[in-house]
Amino acid sequence: MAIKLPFADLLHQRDGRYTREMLLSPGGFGLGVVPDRSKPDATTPMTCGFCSTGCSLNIHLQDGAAVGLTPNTNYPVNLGMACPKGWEALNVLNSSERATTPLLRNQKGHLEPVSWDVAMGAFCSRFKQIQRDHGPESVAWLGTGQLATEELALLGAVAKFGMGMIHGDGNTRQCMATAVVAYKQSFGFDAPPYTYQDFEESDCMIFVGANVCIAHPILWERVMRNKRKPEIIVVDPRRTETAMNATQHLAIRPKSDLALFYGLAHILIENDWIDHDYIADHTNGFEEFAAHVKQFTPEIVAERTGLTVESLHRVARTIHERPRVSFWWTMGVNQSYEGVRAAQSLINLALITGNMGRPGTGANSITGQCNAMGSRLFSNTTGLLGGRDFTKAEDRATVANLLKIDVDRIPSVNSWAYPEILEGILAGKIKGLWVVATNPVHSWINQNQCRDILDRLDFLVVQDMYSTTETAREADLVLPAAAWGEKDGTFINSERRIGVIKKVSPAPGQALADFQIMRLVAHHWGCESLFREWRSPEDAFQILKRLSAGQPCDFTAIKDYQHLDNEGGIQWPCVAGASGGSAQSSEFTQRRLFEDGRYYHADGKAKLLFEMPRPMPEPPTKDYPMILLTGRGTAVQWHTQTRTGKSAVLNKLSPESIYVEVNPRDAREAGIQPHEWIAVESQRGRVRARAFVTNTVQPGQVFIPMHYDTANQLTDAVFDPYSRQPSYKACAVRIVRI
Ligand SMILES: Nc1nc2c(c(=O)[nH]1)N[C@H]1C(S)=C(S)[C@@H](COP(=O)(O)OP(=O)(O)OC[C@H]3O[C@@H](n4cnc5c(=O)[nH]c(N)nc54)[C@H](O)[C@@H]3O)O[C@H]1N2
Ligand SMILES: Nc1nc2c(c(=O)[nH]1)N[C@H]1C(S)=C(S)[C@@H](COP(=O)(O)OP(=O)(O)OC[C@H]3O[C@@H](n4cnc5c(=O)[nH]c(N)nc54)[C@H](O)[C@@H]3O)O[C@H]1N2
Ligand code: SF4
Ligand SMILES: [Mo]
Repeated sequence: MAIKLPFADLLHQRDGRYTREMLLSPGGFGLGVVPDRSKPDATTPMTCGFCSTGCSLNIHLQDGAAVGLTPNTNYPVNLGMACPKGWEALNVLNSSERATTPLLRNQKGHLEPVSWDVAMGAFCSRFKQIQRDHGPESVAWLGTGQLATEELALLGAVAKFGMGMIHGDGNTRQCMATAVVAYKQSFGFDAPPYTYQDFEESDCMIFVGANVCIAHPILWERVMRNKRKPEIIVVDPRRTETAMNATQHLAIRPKSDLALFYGLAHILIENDWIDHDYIADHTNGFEEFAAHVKQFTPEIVAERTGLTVESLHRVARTIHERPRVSFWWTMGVNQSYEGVRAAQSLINLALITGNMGRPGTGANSITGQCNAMGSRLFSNTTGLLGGRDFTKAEDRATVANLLKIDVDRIPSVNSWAYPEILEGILAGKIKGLWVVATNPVHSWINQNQCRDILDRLDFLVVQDMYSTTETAREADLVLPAAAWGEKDGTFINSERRIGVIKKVSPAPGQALADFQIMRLVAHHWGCESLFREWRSPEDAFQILKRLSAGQPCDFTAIKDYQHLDNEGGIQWPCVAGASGGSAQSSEFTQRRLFEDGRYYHADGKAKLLFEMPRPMPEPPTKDYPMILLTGRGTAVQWHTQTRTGKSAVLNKLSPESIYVEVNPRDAREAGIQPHEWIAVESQRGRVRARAFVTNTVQPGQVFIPMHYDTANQLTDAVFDPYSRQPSYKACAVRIVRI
């Protein structure tokens, strides 16, 4: 199957490590870590490409190509386990919907197959023309937390330093921006402090807006391995699978988290159940915080949250009595108009009770996508490479020096965040958009508005592994990408562990690894000399190491991909000489941050930050009397289902059509029968869905999973003021019979 590649010179054979077949197979780079092909039963480990748990899967190879997989038993994350998505990861690659050639919209308005040369010609001429007419900032990009870190870094570097863009952001805005800002403000750096071992070491785990059983099933397995008889407290308006397995479920009113956690702080302080030494030595702002929470009396908080005063006292007492308490949160916190302060209300509880830096403790945000953590550090979007700041001359000089580029190529202003990029399109300031590995037409908030905005673009490029995604169908140019399993690189999981992904399968047709696409763009744009050193993902990894030096995420002591494989992944920081930097294996396996109580602010202390809770932007009204919650539906469905929807097995395990969870009382009042098709309406849209009558939702609330393409027709585009993260999880709707 020798396909002639027009740009073979862009593929670099390194140390003879790529076999001829690998090199000539369409797309992708060769294996960074070469399995022994002489053995028929050779396997090679790699990190799963779905969720941020970062399980390791052993890929079984025949003649160097994947024929199956099993979970890795020797990996400190998953210990031999995988969820159905992991098991099916290879099977979603083979699909007739794969993008196999570039597609360019022709005069008749149809997407038509073209060569890479034509595609790159159109890409450069259209974007350059737009920049000439409207300025360099009139072309922007939207990236993802689902590419390898090397690819994200190259994308961000080519776009900003090569093509002169100013604005780029990614789907991590929809997901982790709140945690990023909360950590930065509180700790001085975006640093989730925990290691997964903490699930097994904790005496009390408090899960807030996190449905771990569904969204991170293998992390839940780790919780189940805890032998300390832990108290498991779940704070979620819904009686989720996770809540059903809790020892205490606080079914709070949507968006009353801030009141709840200030109320718990109130009780802890009143009873003197706090750690005075820790507060004095390691925090700032306690007096002000204590004064602030004084008004959050148990009675007031019970009223706001819909919980009983007794249940508040019970949780506070549990926090006090248990030696090791850990706080875990996900989208129920992050996706809120006051998410940053809600996340910080949890961080504050951990700080004032001294539940930081010890086994089984921590203020722990669980990430979502396989490489959200890589995008947080290296996507070069709203933060400069390596967790730096575009607005700081010193940071720009450091990066310019490390990359050997002219410092003037680095913008001195910050990117707009995702919602501002969309506003920029609406205002006619952004005319060209490059969308890589995300599907905004399905996943962005208030879908009809989003479609209308993207329609206004002069040129939309979508780089995806499938040509059929909702967003690809709107594109002027589709660039076919190799997928997980068809390319090399690294991911960083929720506990900051860096793990390797590899090419174990050829990409279909002319699809190329995103890394190669970025190199092609640089080549055709005429800026490839800036990226001479970025020959392959593994070369890029060495550049990333340099970029991490001296930062809290310093991982300069990791040698190379092979080293990562040998150690079962390695968590940052990993600095020579410091903890974890020695050659001893055991030191690489588990590491948590802040064991010395030193945070990244100049004075080494964490900040206690707080604010008055605000009312919901769109509370229920007479016309729209119910609150819509959205989120993950099943463990087998991934986001917009472009991937999981291709697996026959996963499709069998998930509901075929969109459904809405309705409480039996509301169903009765509206005369709705179970499984009946009903309409859910908000001020923005009307969605048909099957009624799933269930007690998992409270009266007055309904839940629709995000996996179906119409769900976001209902949601309301409001954002957290600090993180600009969309508030997907509460808007007003009504349900009606059809
Ligand atoms: N199977 C599967 N797993 C996934 C994903 C997937 O698509 N499918 N996606 C991955 C990604 S990117 C992410 S970000 C994670 C998300 O993981 P999670 O955040 O755990 O998942 P969600 O279902 O979005 O939201 C969690 C819970 O927040 C609750 N919630 C809503 N409003 C509130 C509120 O006001 N307060 C509180 N306390 N809770 C509230 C919802 O009822 C929901 O049960 O999952 C990751 N894992
Ligand atoms: N209502 C509601 N909406 C939500 C949420 C919610 O809870 N409620 N959650 C939000 C969250 S947390 C998230 S993270 C977002 C996710 O939203 P999206 O990022 O839009 O969802 P995905 O389906 O993961 O899209 C990833 C795209 O990348 C493509 N892809 C996969 N691998 C590769 C690759 O290697 N290269 C390239 N080039 N393409 C690839 C896939 O085919 C797919 O089209 O959704 C958000 N939207
Ligand atoms: S839990 Fe996440 S990382 Fe592990 S196998 Fe499932 S999808 Fe992959
Ligand atoms: Mo996410």
